[in-house]
Amino acid sequence: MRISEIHIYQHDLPVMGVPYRMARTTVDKLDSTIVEIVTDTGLVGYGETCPVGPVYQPQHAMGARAALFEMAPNLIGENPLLIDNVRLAMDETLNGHNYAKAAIDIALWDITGKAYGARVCDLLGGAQREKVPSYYACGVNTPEESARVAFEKKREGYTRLQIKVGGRPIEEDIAVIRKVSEVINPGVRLAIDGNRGWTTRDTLLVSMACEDIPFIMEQPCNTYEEIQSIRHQVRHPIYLDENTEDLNVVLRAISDGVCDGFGFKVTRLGGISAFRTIRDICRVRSMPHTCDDAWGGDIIAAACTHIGATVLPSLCEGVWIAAPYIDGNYDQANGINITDGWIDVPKGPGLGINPERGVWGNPVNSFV
Ligand code: 0XW
Ligand code: MG
Repeated sequence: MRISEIHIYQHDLPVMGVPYRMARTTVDKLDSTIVEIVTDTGLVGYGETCPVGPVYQPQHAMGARAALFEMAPNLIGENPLLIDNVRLAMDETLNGHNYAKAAIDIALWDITGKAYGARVCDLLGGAQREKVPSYYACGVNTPEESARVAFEKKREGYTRLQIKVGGRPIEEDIAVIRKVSEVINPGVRLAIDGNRGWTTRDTLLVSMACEDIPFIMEQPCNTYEEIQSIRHQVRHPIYLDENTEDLNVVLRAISDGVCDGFGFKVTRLGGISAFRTIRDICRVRSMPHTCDDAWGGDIIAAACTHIGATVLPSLCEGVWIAAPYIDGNYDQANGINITDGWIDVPKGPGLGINPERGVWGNPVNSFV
């Protein structure tokens, strides 16, 4: 089997409802890039990468497409089933750019599953369950609105909630944490996500002020070193998210004991292949983690869901997908959606989704 064509699409994903506010950036529309890989046998695989705006991390939509344009010609003729070899071919063409390479990697797993008649989760060793828990992320908001949304999501069936904080006086963050914890406890686990927005001082003050409230602190400060410097003073478990740029940082964080878990993003790590390695390391070291991505439609959602299905339930902190903030699916029949806070693992081979023909318009570039 050989890669015979690679088509790259651009697709806007407007945020439904209010803009999505985090400590350092607010977004109201995301720019997604979809990769369609066609093989000489007629099998087609899909991948996607969709940074949550150009500020959240050192990744942006135009950069993803430029990286893919750079690599694609070198991939024509490769065997898509030899996923590691294709990764080497990408690395020989372009250094770094995990978030773009991830889109190719995801498409290769989709093709491989379709070639062998197996779901991606089964290629990854097998699903631990056929439904995975999602979690809802509330943007930075007032105490009243955050509590209203939190209560609504608890009632819908979510078992975990993430509240975004930062980018304002910490007194407002503390008020939100208190108000939300009043409406969700007991029964819903709480993550407070600073998205790199707090100083070490802020983090310590918030942890002291909320010592009586159980939650995990996700990426409170900007750098690994800042978090490491206060790690043993903070009174709450700490998860790293944005700092986990690659496997090396994850290995360092676990060996340093700098955190108690992670918020992972499949494209930031480089795709399903890289996530599988990190999943296994976290299993060995009993490190809970999420299976997320920055943003994206059904393709990214399916990739996160398949990975999440293979994580031990005791370590799975949920599969975040952008579906609640997006209007519609790429695959109307088998799209990835959240029902009562849970996501059904797709049944079909590969990613298990079949995007509607023409859903993204014409390719912005094609390579044959
Ligand atoms: C909630 N997420 C997984 C989605 C947004 O991209 C931000 C991210 C996070 O946890 O930071
Ligand atoms: Mg996070």
